[in-house]
Amino acid sequence: MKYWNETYECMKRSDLERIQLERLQATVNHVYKNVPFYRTKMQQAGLSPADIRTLDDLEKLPFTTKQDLRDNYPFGLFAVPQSEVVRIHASSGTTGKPIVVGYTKKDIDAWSELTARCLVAAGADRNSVVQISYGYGLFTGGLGLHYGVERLGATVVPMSAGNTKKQLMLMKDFGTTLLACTPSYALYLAEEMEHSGIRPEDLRLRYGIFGAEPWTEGMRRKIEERLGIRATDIYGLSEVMGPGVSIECEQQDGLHIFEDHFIPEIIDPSTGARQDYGTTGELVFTSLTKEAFPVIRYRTRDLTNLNNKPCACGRTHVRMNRIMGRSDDMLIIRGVNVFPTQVESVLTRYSDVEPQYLLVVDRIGNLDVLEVQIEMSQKLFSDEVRRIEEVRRKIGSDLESVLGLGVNLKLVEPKSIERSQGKAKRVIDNRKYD
Ligand code: DLL
Repeated sequence: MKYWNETYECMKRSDLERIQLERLQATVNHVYKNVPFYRTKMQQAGLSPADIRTLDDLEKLPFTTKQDLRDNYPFGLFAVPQSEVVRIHASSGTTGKPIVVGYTKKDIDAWSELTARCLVAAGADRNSVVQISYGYGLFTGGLGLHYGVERLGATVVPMSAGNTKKQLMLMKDFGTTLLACTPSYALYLAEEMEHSGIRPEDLRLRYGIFGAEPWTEGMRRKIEERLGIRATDIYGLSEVMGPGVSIECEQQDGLHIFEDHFIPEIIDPSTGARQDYGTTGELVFTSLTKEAFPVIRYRTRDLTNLNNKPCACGRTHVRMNRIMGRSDDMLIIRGVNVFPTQVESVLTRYSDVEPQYLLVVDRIGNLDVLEVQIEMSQKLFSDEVRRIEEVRRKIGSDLESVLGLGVNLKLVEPKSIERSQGKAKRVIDNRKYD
């Protein structure tokens, strides 16, 4: 099975753009009529729905930010009466009230269609046994993919996150063929497998669909080797829908954004100016089919770039590169921008260390200091001190050249960094609590 919906996934660009314009106009009409927040913002910008005549006119519309969503907590941006809303999800956020989103029956239907497309792109078909180890509940990961598996007609094992030993037992006993979880949890499962003497050959596992947090090409290779699978990157966010906004194909060279449902843009985060293909900036989405919670030019804070070159897989939808990080996760240390994924891209080149790491930032006097903790492999840990020091120096100088910053690299004991069952925490920034 190559595609779930070839008609839409491989549609001629001119046809796709015609559908996009129709759907964009309908969405703008819908929010203008039903959401006071959007109507007021358009009026303030001197716009009415009739001003959206071409796809380029999208650029005239004001952005929507995470703060706008917070200000309208909980249901202020819903565009349908509550009686039409069949499901609520919420994203946890770090502080304060969550961001709340809603779905009509038709929204759930569209979401199921898109996650079914993702599963097929990742290698699934009707015979697959899909173990969902994303959390179920307010988080969109578990239920979002769950409905896609049912739509596809494969078998879903709604395991949710955690309970690692049982995950492995069921994976073996049920013959799971596809695992869905965060990349960090996939790695943890691989570790526990090795620990309990389960080899990839003992399982039927062939594919993984991993996302909800940034990860690197190096991490993909590690996970693929250790689990003996093909690992596919899946992207999404609650505000726009949940998992299934975009997915990698077998080319593993960027994630196709389902453009019959969303229009992506890249903007310069400081000026808001639209950027060309290939230029890195903030990803912005406009939904085209959502009823309960449409979004107009929503600023995701995720940083990436878009690629409109044709793809060998046959899909015609543009690709986004893997997310390098959120602007919120970017550390500024002595004026230098640092993303945790940069550290990951360096350490995954070495077999002497595990892909388990933590960045700790402190302010000592007036100076910001970055400590990077990386776990040694069991083998390195039992090696001579001299050899450990040699590896430390080598990785340290590699890190400094990639980050452009002096770091205090600490090689720590195997298994000493906390494992994650959901989104991994890679940064402790002690400066914020000064
Ligand atoms: O994480 C939805 C999701 C669930 C996606 C399962 C994929 C798989 P939120 O909790 O709202 O929703 O978090 C969304 O997570 O803005 C990105 O910063 C980050 N993120 C999601 N997928 C990826 C990915 C879900 N593949 C936020 N790579 C987004 C990097 C990702 N970051």
